[in-house]
Amino acid sequence: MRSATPELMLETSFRDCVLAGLSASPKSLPCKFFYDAEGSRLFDLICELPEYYVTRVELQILRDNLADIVKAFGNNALVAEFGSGSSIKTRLLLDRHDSLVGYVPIDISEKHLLATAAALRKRYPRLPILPVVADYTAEVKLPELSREPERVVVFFPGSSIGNFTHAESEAFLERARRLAGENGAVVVGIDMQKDLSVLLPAYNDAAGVTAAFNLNLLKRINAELGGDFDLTGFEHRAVYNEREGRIEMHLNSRRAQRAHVAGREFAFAKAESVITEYSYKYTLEGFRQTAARAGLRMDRYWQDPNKWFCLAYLSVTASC
Ligand code: AVI
Repeated sequence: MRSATPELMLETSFRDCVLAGLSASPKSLPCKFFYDAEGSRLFDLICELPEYYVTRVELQILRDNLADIVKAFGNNALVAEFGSGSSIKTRLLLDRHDSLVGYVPIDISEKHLLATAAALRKRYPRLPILPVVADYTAEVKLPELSREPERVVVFFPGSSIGNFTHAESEAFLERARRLAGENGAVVVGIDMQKDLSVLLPAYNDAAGVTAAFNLNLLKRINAELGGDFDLTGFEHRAVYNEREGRIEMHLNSRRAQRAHVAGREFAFAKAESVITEYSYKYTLEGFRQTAARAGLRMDRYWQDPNKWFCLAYLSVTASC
């Protein structure tokens, strides 16, 4: 029962979101739909690309500061991870943390989540692993535990918060704060503003994996919503919007053309762009302010020597 609901909702909203996005001006498609099986496979490849520093640098920050980070999580904590995927980063923490009351991986993809939970149970037989299938862009409830935690730490690595607009990030952090509750904390990975010589290649890799990842969204629409997009008619484009402090991914129409989705027709002018993703890059001060508006105080943070990425530790300040 629990599993059917979010996936069903996702299906309904995929169609609705695509139709709404293609009807808007400028046209857009929501990036949360990148991650079907092929999209997830391509994203895993992106994380291995030499140009895509994000995953590598965050892992390095975790490795270099593990003892300190584990200490900051505190004793008898429950760790809830949003968008847990295969929980690779969390394994580093779980390997070192011996007083956790439980680990709650939260993910929309039930199949992936349950497989990960089974693998984690084998690796940590004494730690309660309590997976929750949920869309973390909505309110999430924690499962009951046999041992009461002293605190809840919400963990959101990977800088996926960058894929939200500032208003969405604030709303997300508020929900995370409510989940963490009094005395709790939110630990979040954020990607920092940096030189364009580093930023642009990360989203325009030489092997064209990011382009394939972007175009896969049209492939998914064709497969799941009866679309007839000609994939050769669109090209991947990633640019940095200096004023907004974000990478923008677009699919640009190579020519004037029409496409059909779920029985509706959409016209694309030559060079017209469909926005598929924002990836916000923060300054420490900018993120501190976003967190503060959500009732969270940035008590500390860990960074790599280049200051390309940041793992921020946010304490709950506002009452829940
Ligand atoms: C998931 N997210 C943090 C990635 C990012 O960097 O914004 C998604 C991505 N898009 C293109 N490459 C990676």
